[in-house]
Amino acid sequence: MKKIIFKTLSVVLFSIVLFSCTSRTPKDLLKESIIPKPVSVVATNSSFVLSETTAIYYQSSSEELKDIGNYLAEIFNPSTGYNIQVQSTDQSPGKGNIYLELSEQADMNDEGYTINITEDLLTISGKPEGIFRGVQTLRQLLPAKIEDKSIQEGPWEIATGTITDKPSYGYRGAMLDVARHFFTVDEVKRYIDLLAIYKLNTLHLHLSDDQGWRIEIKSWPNLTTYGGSTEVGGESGGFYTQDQYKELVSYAQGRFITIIPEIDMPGHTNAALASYAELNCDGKARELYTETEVGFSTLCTDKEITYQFIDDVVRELAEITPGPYIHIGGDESHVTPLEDYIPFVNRVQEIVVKHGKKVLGWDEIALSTLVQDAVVQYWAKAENAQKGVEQGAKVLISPAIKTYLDMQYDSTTKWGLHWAAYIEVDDAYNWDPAELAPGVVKENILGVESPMWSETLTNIKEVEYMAFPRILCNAEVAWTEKPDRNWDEFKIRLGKQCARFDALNINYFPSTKVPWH
Ligand code: TNX
Repeated sequence: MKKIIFKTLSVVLFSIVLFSCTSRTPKDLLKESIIPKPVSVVATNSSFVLSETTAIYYQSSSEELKDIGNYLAEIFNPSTGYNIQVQSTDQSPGKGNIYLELSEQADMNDEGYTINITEDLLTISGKPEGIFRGVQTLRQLLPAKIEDKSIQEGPWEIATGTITDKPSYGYRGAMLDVARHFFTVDEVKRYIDLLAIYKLNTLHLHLSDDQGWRIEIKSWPNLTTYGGSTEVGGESGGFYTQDQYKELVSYAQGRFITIIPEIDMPGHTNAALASYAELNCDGKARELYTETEVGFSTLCTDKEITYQFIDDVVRELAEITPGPYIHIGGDESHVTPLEDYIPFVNRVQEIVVKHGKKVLGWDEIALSTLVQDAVVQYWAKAENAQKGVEQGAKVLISPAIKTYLDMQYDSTTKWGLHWAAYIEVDDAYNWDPAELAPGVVKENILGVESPMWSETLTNIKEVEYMAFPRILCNAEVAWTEKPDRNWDEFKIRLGKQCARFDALNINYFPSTKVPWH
């Protein structure tokens, strides 16, 4: 009897040892809910385990890869409680490690990447930008609690297999209106961090409007000291010093996000018109404005000082903007006669080009003669987008009825507006950039951007509520090719994101259209 018990016990013990040494919990990579959906996933049904001894190795001594490694370790360390090391290497690392490997596959664009996961090694390969996008995929392959800031219980298993991926559109952006309400540097950094997770690569900052001027211009200091002093509702506003703006630019660069600054003109300029009397045709400074009407202000288009002003602003802005574009606004200039508007936009474009930047502007700028490489941001009028295409310009797709994140979800939404539409989560998903306007097809499209206007939004938590989850819909529309997009399948993946939203402390709209898990 004793012998039998002993025998059974040893068999049990032996199998426990055997099991824990060689066998892994099978995990199916195909069942993971990745947003935006990758191009291809092949599963091999085992798992890689992130453990205390895992290190992140990066190939050669690339500084860019080192930064990506540190970024990843900073995500993993607080929740796992490990102290994951980031090390340079010249050869493929040993078992249990993560490897960031430079590669230039022929059919990959700069943001393409491959993740190859075996039981022994997890390799992300691509160009640095692609590896960074791959890192975002990797985050989503781990349990949601990996995003937590306090120590969580493992195991940290990742399903094995191979993901090959690249974006459909090269410009996937968000816009934040920091003029109607001001958002602090830390709030903008938070938004940048969240955008990066869903592989967005551009943040357009709407830096000036009737209600406030938010970027320091050293040669015209009243713009911020006076023009930036308030915001919608009459609270005190704020502005970014050039040093703070540079800090934002570099923070975004660390997440492979380009910042595009916008100075809206000739309309939406009351804050400037209040700061400097000479910018008004009648030479009289306007009052500061803290309400939400649009279309009542204009720079004086036939005064020379106006162009000197714009030259100074664009020059100073270009100096602190490494990205290719300066956004010149151009929307809703209802009190600028068209015969003044057209030569104004023509002249401002030349100023932007003179300072070494490319022109981006709201779709009305297509009424003028566009300079080479100008981009028309389609928000309202298809015919303007078409006029842009006829002139050889690319179009940035931001239709208010699909991508405006300040539009309410439905009539019960606490914040936001609904002048263009109510946009439920499925509405934000069920559309295609290349099917909005006849004659504006994929080759004409630079990408997709989701604007967040802030008339009703006073802090980043309110911004999050309007952006999440719709920004994920727009992110997938821009990243994933149309044949691979399907709402019924997407909503399941989206529903599983809620644990991640919670771990990241994201304030989101719990739409009843989504089966939240
Ligand atoms: C239209 S979109 C505007 C903004 C407003 C927004 C509110 C665009 C180019 N102009 O000035 O803030 O609607 O949704």
